[in-house]
Amino acid sequence: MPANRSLKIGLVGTGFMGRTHSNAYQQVQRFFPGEAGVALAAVCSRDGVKAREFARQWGFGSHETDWRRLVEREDIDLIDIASPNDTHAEIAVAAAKAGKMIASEKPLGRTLAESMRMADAADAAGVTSMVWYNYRRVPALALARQMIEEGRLGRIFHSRFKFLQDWTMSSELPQGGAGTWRLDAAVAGSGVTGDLLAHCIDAALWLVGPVSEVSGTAETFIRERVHTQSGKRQAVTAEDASLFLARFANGSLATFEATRFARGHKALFTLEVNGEHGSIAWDLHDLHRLQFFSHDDDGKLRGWRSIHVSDGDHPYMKAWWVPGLQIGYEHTFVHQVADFLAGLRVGEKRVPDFRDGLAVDAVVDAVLRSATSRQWEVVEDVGS
Ligand code: 4PW
Repeated sequence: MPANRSLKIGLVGTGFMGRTHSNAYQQVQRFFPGEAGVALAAVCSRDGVKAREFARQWGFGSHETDWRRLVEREDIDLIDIASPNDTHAEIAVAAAKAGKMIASEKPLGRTLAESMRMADAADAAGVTSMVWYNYRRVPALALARQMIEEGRLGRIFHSRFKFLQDWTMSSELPQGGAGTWRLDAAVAGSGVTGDLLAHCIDAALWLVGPVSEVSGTAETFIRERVHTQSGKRQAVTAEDASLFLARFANGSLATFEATRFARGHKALFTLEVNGEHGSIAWDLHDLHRLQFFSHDDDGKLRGWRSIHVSDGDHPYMKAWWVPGLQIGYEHTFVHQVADFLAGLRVGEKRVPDFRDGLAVDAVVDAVLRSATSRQWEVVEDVGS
């Protein structure tokens, strides 16, 4: 694609993620004008009324009701998959064959085999891909990564990751259909492991390095729910909670926990990394703060410091307001698009691609295998 023309987007899906992506495409042009532009060519939903209304609300030039039509269209450069997980592989493979760039929500596929098909299809077609691991683009986490790369933590020994929610605790909540497809493993592939732990795993691979083996356990607390379409009670196949221990290739150890049954928590993503010289800690509910402890500080002043990541020197912050003012969740998606466009301009990979998504899914797969086998399981080498 020539560097000076707009990237034409065809978006599949008009739900929560369709909205976050559309907002990012709109905002990136206003706040990161140095990067090539974006043109919202078309949005696709099976429901034509919804598609038309979404196109009007978010500024798409047209709408479709069949994603195949989107893939065939000559005026689209990138197919963005923000529809439920059971659609990802088929759309991605068709988009790759049509020579389109592809962006996909996480996890890539419902199974490791589906994720491999997606990554292989993108490689075989030589098309650029991206997976939406947006939390890497929280300025405080981007700073954490810089600090680790600069060696400020030294050798890493421990890390711990949690993603806690409570939205599925009512036994009255149905499964299947809009909003609750995440409870149906036939659609989602897995429960919290692919949905929430995937974010923790991506952060771990990015901050600490490759995971070699895992020991996990999972639980489904409410075993039957009414299915939205059939109206009948059916077994719940997706896990409500998933925990695991990990050993990393660099010799460090970690704990991971994700659940939708932590009463009082809506989206509490937290992480901590402990190294030889220092530690960092971060919390999504206070996302602009990075806690940092440096053992190199003068002994009498040594202690945890709370860095307010809102200065012009901090990643991404120059593009926004004046130092001290905060940004939030939606900006992480804007940053991901800005980085993607910057990468396209200079011909470099700047965002997680399908190979990175596949590496996360290989850990997800090992965790689910371990939860069943009750044994330590080796993470498959997927060549990422
Ligand atoms: O991807 C995740 C979602 O499925 C998100 O980051 C948070 O948890 C918000 O919704 C769910």
